[in-house]
Amino acid sequence: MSSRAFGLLQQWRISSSKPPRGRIRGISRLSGGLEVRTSSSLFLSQRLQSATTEAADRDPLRSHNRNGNSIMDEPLPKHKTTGAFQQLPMVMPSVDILSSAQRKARHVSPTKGIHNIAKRERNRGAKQLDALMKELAVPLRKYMETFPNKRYLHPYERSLIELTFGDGNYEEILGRVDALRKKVVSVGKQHASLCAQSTSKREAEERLNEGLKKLEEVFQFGRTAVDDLLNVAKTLRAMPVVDPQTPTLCLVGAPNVGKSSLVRILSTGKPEVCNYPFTTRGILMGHIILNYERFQVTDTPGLLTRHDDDRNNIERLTLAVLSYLPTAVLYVHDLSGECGTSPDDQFTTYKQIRERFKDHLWLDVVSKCDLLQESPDGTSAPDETGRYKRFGPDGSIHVSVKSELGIDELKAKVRDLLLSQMARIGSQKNADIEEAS
Ligand SMILES: Nc1nc2c(ncn2[C@@H]2O[C@H](COP(=O)(O)OP(=O)(O)OP(=O)(O)O)[C@@H](O)[C@H]2O)c(=O)[nH]1
Ligand SMILES: [Mg+2]
Repeated sequence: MSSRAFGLLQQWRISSSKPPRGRIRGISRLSGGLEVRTSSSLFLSQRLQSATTEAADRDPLRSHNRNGNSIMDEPLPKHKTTGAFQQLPMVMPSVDILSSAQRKARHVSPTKGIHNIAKRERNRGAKQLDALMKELAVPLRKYMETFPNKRYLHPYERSLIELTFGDGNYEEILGRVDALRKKVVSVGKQHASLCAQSTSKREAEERLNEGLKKLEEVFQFGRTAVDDLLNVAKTLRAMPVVDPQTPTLCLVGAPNVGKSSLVRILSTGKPEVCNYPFTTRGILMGHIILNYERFQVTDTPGLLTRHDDDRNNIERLTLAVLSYLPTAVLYVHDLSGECGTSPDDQFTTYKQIRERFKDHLWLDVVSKCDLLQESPDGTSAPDETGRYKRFGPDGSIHVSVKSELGIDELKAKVRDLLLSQMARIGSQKNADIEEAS
C-alpha cells in the first residue's frame, strides 16, 4: 500500500479508489533440515537454537485460538464490543527492528570456557546468527499474534477494515509479515548451523559474516510488509471508537446537505464544513452530554442516488454504521437546491434507506431553511413527491444553522430520540441476559 494512500487514511478518511495491493516479492519457504554433528559447540548452538527459535518459529496463525483448535473450524463468534483497534501493538519501523537486532546480535559473546579458538569462534558465530534471527523474528511473531483476526471483531470494526484497506488487503499484509518471519527463521537456522560446522576460526568468521549479510538481505527484501503493517495500525488506532452500548445519533443524507454543520451545532464534534460534496469521507464522532449522560453523534459521508452495489467504499461506511451499530438516525434533507443533489433524487435515496433501516429510531430534518421560500398558506401539494419537495417527509423539523431557526426544537427532539434509544439498548441488554441465563 502506498504511503500516499496511508497519508489520506490517517485522517480517518478513505480515498474512493481502491488502494493498490501489497507486494509479495518472491518469498518462498526454505526446505531447511539441519545436519547433525556431535561437536560440543554445535550441540550447544542447536540447544540454544531450539529454545530461541521456539519463540520465533511458533506459528502465530495456528496459535491464535486459546484452546489450540484451528480457528477455521469454529463458528463465527457474536461480538458485542468494539475497541479492538485501540489495543493494537505499537509496530516498530522495519529500519529500527533491523538496526536494534544487529546491535544486540553483535554483543553476543561465545559461551565461557571454550579454549579451542576454532570452537570458540564457531560457537560465537552460531550464537550471533541465532540472536539476529530471533531479534528479527520475535517482534514479527508478536504482531501476528496481537493483530486481531477479522473473524473475531465486532462486525462494524470488521467492515471498517474491509472498507478502509480494501477487501483482503489487511490479511494480505499480515500474510506478508508472517512470510517474512518464516523466511528469517529458516535462513537464520540454516546459516547458524553452517557456522557451527566450521572447521577453522577463519571459516567460522566467514560463515558468520555471510549469515549476517544474508539475514539482512532477507529482511530488507520483505521489510515493506512491516512498514505497511505499521501504517495499518496507525490508521486503525486513529479511528473513532463507537461504543455500541452508548446511544448514538447518526446523521445521514445526500452529500453537501448540511450534516456536518448540524453535528457541530448538536455535539462536541467539529467536523469540517465545506461547500462541496464528500467533505466528510470517514466516520467522525462527537458527543452530547445530557443530564450527566453521555451520548455519541456520528457524522457520515453523503449517500448518492444509486444502487447499493454501485456505492463506493466511502458511502458504504455510512451503511456499515447503520447496519452494525444500534443508532438512531437523523436524516438530513436539503430542499433548497444548493447541495447538488436534486430533491427528487434525495427522495429516491431516502425511501430506499428508510425502508432498509425501518427498525431504527428516526428523525427527519429539512436543512438550510433560510434558503427556502415560504410556502403559500393553505395549499397542499398534489402528490407525495410534491409534498416532499416542499415540506420534506411527514413530521420533518425545518432548521437553519445560519439563522438558527428550529435549532432549539431540533435539540429537544434529538434529546427525546436519544433517551428512547437508551431505553431500547437497556431492554436489549436485559433480553440478552435472560437469553444467556
Ligand atoms: N444557507 C445555509 N447554508 C448551510 C446551512 N447549513 C449548512 N450550510 C452550508 O452547506 C454546505 C455544506 O455543509 P456541510 O455541513 O459540510 O454538509 P455535509 O452534508 O456535511 O457535506 P458532505 O460532508 O460533503 O456530505 C456548507 O457550505 C455550509 O456552510 C444552513 O442552514 N443554511
Ligand atoms: Mg460533512
